[in-house]
Order: sequence, then C-alpha cells, then structure tokens
Amino acid sequence: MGEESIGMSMVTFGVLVAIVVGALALIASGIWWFTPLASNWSEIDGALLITLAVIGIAFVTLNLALAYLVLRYRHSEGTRAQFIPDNPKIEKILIGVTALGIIILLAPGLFAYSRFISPPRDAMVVEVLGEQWRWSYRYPGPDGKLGRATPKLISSKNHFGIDLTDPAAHDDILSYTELHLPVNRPVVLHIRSKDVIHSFFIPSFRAKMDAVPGMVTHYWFIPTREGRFQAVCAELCGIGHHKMQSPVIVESLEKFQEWLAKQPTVAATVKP
Ligand SMILES: [Cu+2]
Repeated sequence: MGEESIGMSMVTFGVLVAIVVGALALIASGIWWFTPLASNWSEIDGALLITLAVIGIAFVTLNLALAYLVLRYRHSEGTRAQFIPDNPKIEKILIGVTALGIIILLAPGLFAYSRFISPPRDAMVVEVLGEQWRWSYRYPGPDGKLGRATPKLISSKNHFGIDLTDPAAHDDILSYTELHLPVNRPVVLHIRSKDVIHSFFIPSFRAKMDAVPGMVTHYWFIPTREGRFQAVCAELCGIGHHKMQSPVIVESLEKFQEWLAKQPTVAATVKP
C-alpha cells in the first residue's frame, strides 16, 4: 500500500511539473506568438501581455504548489488527514490576491477599449456588412457621408438595404470582395450583420468587434504598414464560418483612390 501510494504520487507530481515546463517551453518557442502589429493598437498588445503575465504566474505557482503538496502529503500507513473546516486568515489573503489579480487583468483592457471605440473626428468611415458567409464593404462617395440603410430594404437587388431616398446614398461605393484602406489614416468601421452574429476581426490590427443583426457596432484604427492582411470572422456562425475571410489591402492614398474610383456606385448598381 505504501509503495503504491508513493508511485502514484510521483506520477502525479511528474505530470504536473511536465505541464508547467511544457507550457513555458511553448511560450519560449514563440510558435503561437502575435503576428507583427500593423496598426496603432500597441496598447491592446500591452493589455494582452499583462493578461498573459498574470495568468502565467498564477498557472505556474498553483500547479507547482499542487505538485509539491501531492508529494509532501501523500498517503502513509498510520497517519490520518486532519480536517480544518476553515481558516479566515488564509481566506483573506486569497481574496485579496485574487481581487488584485482581477483588477490588474481588467483595468488596462478597459482603458484600451474606451479608446478603441472613440474614433477621432477625421476618421474615414467604412461600412462592413457580414452575412453567412462573406464580408462586403461600403465607402462614402465624394460627399464623405454614408447614406441611410436599414435591414427592411435588403433584397436581392439591394444587398446593403440602402435607402435610395437619401441623397447621401447615391454616391456611396461598394466592394463585394476586398477591403482597401489608405496607410496612416484613421478609419472607423461601422459593422452590421444580415443574419446571425459574426465578428469582424483583423488580427494584424488587433481589432475585433461583433457584428450583430439589427444594430451598428464600430471600432477604429490606423493602419501603419502597407501590405496585404486578412480579415476573418471570429464568431462561430455556421457551417461556412471558416470560409468567412476577406483580403485587407493597405496602400498609399493615391493607389487607394485609384482602386476606389473603379468600384461600382450605389446609383449605378442598386435598384429599389
Ligand atoms: Cu461569421
């Protein structure tokens, strides 16, 4: 009996230590690290790193403590476990440490989030429309304003549900495939959904927000590097969820305007 229990205790100890060492090795290897940042949101990376540090310290401490206790207090013939119903001193310390940990986890994210949803006045507006299973985009035309749109007007000829009685809608420009953006200019995305909840996520920009049917959500960012990136859906939204991707092309203002001029306008393509 005694030998058997030390055997099992050693196995449990070994597994717990291996989990901790394995997790730390995985972090050190960098296999699953962030993609290089391509927007202004280094603050969001900061919040993620703080989260990783706090939960990393808790993970290592708790598992190593557990491994030690399993070995130290393993079964031995003739000893009986002592029952301690409560220990107010230890509970106070645990509540204090946990509360502090949660504050450190939440606070930086809340500050980052409040800035993430407060776009600067000069931000260019682009509408993002999600549906099973693709993304499409609407840009304001020369007037700089997106025309009104409502789910009630959505039809096979009016993909976005644009209200054609709003003069501001006529010059709006549509893209059914790619999101193009000029480099180093603030952009605010107005995000809608036609059917279920999706989530418009551009990992390289650290930007993500749910697309909720019946409402318009938004966030903003500044693309800081030219190149080709990828937008994906980050909300499991049905059988084709994995295909819900779209290229994001960040380019010079001239190239962006050149591309925009070639896209269809509402006036030319949308029928009531
Ligand atoms: Cu989706």
